Amino acid sequence: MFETLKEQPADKILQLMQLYREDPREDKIDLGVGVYKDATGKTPIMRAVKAAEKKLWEEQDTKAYTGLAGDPAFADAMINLVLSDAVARGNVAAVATPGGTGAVRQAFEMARLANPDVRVFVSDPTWPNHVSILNYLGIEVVSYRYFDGETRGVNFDAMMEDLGKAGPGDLVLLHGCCHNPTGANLNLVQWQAVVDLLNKTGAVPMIDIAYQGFGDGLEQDAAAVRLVASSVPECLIAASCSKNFGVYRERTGLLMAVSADPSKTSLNQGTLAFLNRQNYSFPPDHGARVVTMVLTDPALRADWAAELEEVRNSMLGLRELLASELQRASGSDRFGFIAQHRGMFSRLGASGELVQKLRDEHGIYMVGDSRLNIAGLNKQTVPILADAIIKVGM
Ligand code: PLP
Ligand code: TYF
Repeated sequence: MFETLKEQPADKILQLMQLYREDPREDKIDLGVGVYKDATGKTPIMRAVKAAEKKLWEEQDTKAYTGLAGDPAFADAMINLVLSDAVARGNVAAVATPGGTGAVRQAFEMARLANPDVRVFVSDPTWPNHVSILNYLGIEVVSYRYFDGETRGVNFDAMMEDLGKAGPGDLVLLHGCCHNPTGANLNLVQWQAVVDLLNKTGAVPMIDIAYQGFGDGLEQDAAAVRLVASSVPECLIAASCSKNFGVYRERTGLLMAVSADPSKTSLNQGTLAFLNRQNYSFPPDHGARVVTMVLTDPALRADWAAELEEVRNSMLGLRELLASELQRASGSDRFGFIAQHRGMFSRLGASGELVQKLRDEHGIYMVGDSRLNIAGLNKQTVPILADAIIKVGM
């Protein structure tokens, strides 16, 4: 039967990772996949995570199954981190998932279970996996204008115009903070306008939050998701722990279904547990347990938050440095948007041809849509990148 299989399209970001590995040049620079790297190019295990893992190894006395929803303490800790007191716990159904991707996938499946004709509105552009999973599930994708190629900010008027076409039974996917791949984000006034529009049209928001703590701070980055969750009748929230806890390979995430009517929570919870069971039974536990330990132990939590703040500030510093080096190299302010963007990524808004030239002639790897991972830089490579960007004619 396997002879009937067709080649599947590869993920361009993961493909780039392979190309980079195969490049023999010693001075090559990896600005591709969204993984945090420190100044020495390493992706460290966070101190609090290491300490929690040690404690877990010493104290854990069983590896028996958890529940279908994962450990309830993980859900409690993550709901608290993401939503704080924006909504009461009794209004939130939640299951642990394999990473943020697992949460995204289950969210789409839940929407499709509720409405087989659901359309999902996604920003243009969005994380490619969103579209790929939706296509795979046979769910209709409608893209809404988002990135302004001129200003490299958000084309808010166009976005609102397009979101006005979503209605009851549709899902509107929004990035909670640190938009991937552009780095361009809404301000809170704009978020409020989106909420008002959703309440007018009856479309249901889904927030993907994969970078809480990477933008303006843990609380600031959660402000939008809290506003949405406390203002609409229903929403879905997919949260990833991969980046902000540095537990990429442990596959740690949480899917939340929030309803303003708490009598709906039990049905939502049962549906989410059912979806876990259909797809993999019990979700992975190790990363979730470590995250729970970090969030519930005051000393570990304080140390984690401090280290996350160092990570965030180092990326902000690199952004500012890159913007000023580009000002020097170009003699203009046209790259000022890099300092305005937030999170790991910025989209430069250059052609695929120039991105290719950067790779061929300078060994600098960024995603074909001209997205660069700021964390792939350090103080030494920023001026090298700035000069190369101007040399290739970006
Ligand atoms: N959503 C967005 C927007 C992302 O950038 C990512 C990438 O890591 C994810 C979800 C999922 O991440 P993971 O499955 O590694 O937790
Ligand atoms: O956008 C990124 O680089 C990260 C990592 O299929 C990633 O979100 C990329 C592709 C993918 C899964 C994760």
